[in-house]
This record gives sequence, C-alpha cells and structure tokens, in this order.
Amino acid sequence: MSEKLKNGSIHLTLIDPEKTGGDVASTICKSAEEAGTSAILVGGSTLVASEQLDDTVKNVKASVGIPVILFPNNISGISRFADAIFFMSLLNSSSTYFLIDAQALGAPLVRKYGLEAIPVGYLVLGGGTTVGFVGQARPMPLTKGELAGAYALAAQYLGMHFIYLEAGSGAPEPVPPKTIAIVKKLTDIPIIVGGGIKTGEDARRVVKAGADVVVTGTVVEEAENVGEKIGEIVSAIEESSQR
Ligand code: 1GP
Repeated sequence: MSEKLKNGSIHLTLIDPEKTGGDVASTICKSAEEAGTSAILVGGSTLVASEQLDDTVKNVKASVGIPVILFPNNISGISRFADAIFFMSLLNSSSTYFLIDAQALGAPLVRKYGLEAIPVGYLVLGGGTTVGFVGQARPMPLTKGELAGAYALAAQYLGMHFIYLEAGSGAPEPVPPKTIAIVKKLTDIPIIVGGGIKTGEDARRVVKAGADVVVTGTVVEEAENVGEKIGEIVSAIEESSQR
C-alpha cells in the first residue's frame, strides 16, 4: 500500500461479508478493480461468523489481482485467506479490549497465517454509529481537529504506519475537511479517511484536505453500476491528489 501511495492518494473498496458475500462480493470487487480501486478491505462492525468471512475472502481473492486486506472488528475478523490485515487499535475506546487485548489475542493467529500486519491507529469520530457503540468509543467530536491530531500524533510516535479517521459506515457526512487538514498538519503518517463518502465530490474534498487513502463501503452496496460509481470516486481522487 505504501508503494502505491508514492503516486498519490488511493481508493480502497470495503466489503462487509454480512451484507455482501459470495458471488455478489466477487462481482463488485472485479468491477471496483477495473475502475481503479487499489485494494479490497473485508470486514464489518458486527461480523462474527468466521466461515462467512473466509468464504467472502476466498471468493474475492479468486476474482481480483489487487491485495485483499482484512479490516477486523474483533478476533473473528481474521481469515487465513487474506493477504494482509489492518492491525488496528481503537485509540479512543474506553475498553482495554479494543485498545490492546483483542490485538494480543489475535496476534499469534496473524503470525500463524502469515498475514502482513499493517499497524493502524483507528479513531472513531462523531457519535451514533455502530462502530462507536460496538468499540465502546468515547465520542470524539467531528469538528475537534486538534484533539484528533493529538491522538494521531501519539499513534505516529507509537510506531503506527497509518491513522484512520472513521466517521462510521453509512455516516450522514464524511469527516469534515477542516478536521482532516488539521490532522494532516500535525502528523507525518498517511491518513485513511472513511465513513459517509458517497460521491466523487465527497472524495475530492477529503483528498484536498489531506486524505491519502479514501475508503468507501456503502456506495458499492447501493450503486446500480459499481464500476461507474467507483470510477467517479477514483477519478476525483486522482484529479485532486497533491503528488
Ligand atoms: C466504514 O469507513 C468505512 O468503516 C466505510 O464507510 O460504508 O460509509 O462508505 P461507508
């Protein structure tokens, strides 16, 4: 992923096996790859069935050439069939489980399966989201960029390779550009932004503000033409990318 970022900001397509599995996931990912997405993320906040995850990852792996990266909500989010895993700590969780305990439980399995672990500091912004509730996140205001920036810098100093600013899947609005811009100014590691990004215009705004990686999930579940929708978002990212 770091290699791809050298040429500018990139797009990742998120598949939630609970909502989209099997052949549908394969078809979506194929179209997304053709439209220029850089990798597929697989995960969801309430995923518990590892069989369902394994099936989806296997199907997706068989139909695309780009990396398939796990986006785990818990230890049940690990699959031996993926290429890599966002090895995340939910930085504003009030529970040690989501800060470090789940990671400790899952780490031996990540090693056993030979998955590439990508260290990610995960920050859930705003309230009223499934990920915030499940992850016991203390609501971090969407508009307090300095606060998010301080946590992001702490993540950088702790050795994490990415910071993920999450507004929550299906959020009414993406993370505000001003917040992203402040985090960008205060840190040096690439910023992943996701939640509520639905159009090329949304993607353009977050990239202009400093997003290096743009994640979209809900749009591929809802789009009539996945290729066209991802194409619109990828073009906007490429056009507004700084490098
Ligand atoms: C959720 O950031 C991702 O973890 C994607 O959100 O489903 O709103 O695109 P959307």
